[in-house]
Formats: sequence, structure tokens, C-alpha cells
Amino acid sequence: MTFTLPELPYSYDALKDYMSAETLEYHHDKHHQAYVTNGNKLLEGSGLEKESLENIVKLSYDKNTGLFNNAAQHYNHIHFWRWMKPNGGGSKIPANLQKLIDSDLGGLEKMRADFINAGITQFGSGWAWVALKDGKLEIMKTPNGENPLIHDATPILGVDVWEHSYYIDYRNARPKYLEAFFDNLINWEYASQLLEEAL
Ligand code: MN3
Repeated sequence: MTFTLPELPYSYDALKDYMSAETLEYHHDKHHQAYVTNGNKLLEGSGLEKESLENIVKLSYDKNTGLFNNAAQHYNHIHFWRWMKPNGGGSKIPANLQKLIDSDLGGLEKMRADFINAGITQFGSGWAWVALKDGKLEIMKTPNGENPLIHDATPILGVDVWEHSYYIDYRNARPKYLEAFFDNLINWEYASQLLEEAL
């Protein structure tokens, strides 16, 4: 396969109350593009050219660090753009997801606190996640480009806590960014769709 940069599913200023056009321009057009460009260079001759993106991520982990970093970040960002939408967040959650949030994560309020805390306590660059593992939802955090795929889990929701994701809008206030993401940006329908596909 060849990695290609997907279009954002909304305009650059669509999230501007919580994530500026400038952030999205840099994050999508520069950072994500760099993962695509470098990933394609490193994929060439790796022996994994015919694999799916998910398999490239899993098979390159611990074996081909350069390829892994770029492929995993490509995977993470493809979903990250779709985990957000204008007028997102809130507590109207599709039934399949609400059910597991209640049974596995102690309800929405506890899930919110634990997810935000995972993002705050991820030292340095990384991601916070809600992932499905062995049929149950779990809150996870990972460094750099790592993601739940390499821990035998499927990402259902994730938030980028690299500084490039929030520094223009929130400076060093990562907790404020995470609260805004949770309360105003999350596309619950997309998370619900990923859950349905994973179960
Ligand atoms: Mn990023």
C-alpha cells in the first residue's frame, strides 16, 4: 500500500472555538503529511509493502522503528481527525458505546476523569485512549506513536497529547485542552462505529 494524507472531514476553522485553524493547518498539513511522506520512504524495501496499515503497524513494532513511528502516527491521525467534529462532546452517546462505558468504565463521569487523567499523566509526547481488549473497554495511555494495536487492543477513541496538538491554542495547559476535547470535540458516533466493527 501507499500511505496518503486524508482530507480533514471538516473545514480548517470548523473547530475554531476549541481548536484553531492554525493548529489544524500545522497538525494536518505539516505533521501528518510528514508521517505520510517519511512512512512511504521507509515502507519501500521493508517487505511490508503489501500489508494493510494495521498490519504494518503491528509487524514493524520493535523491528523497524522508523517505519513503525511513521505508520503508527499515520494510523493514529487518520482516526484522530474523525474522533472530532463541530459541536461534538456532550453526553448523548450511542447505545452500544454507552452500555460498555457503564459496565466497563464506571459510567461517563468516571470515564471522563480517567481519560483526561491518562492524557495528563502521559509524560512527554503520546496518546490517551479508550480501547477494546478481550471484549471490554479500557483506558490506556501510550508514548510517542504507540497505540493499542500493539497491545492486542482496538482503539475506540484517542486523543493526541503531543504539544503540536495544543500548544498554539492552550500553550502548556494540557488539562484544559483535554477537557475541551472531551466536552466539545468528541465525535461519539465515530467511536460507536469503531466499537461496532471491533466487537
Ligand atoms: Mn499529532
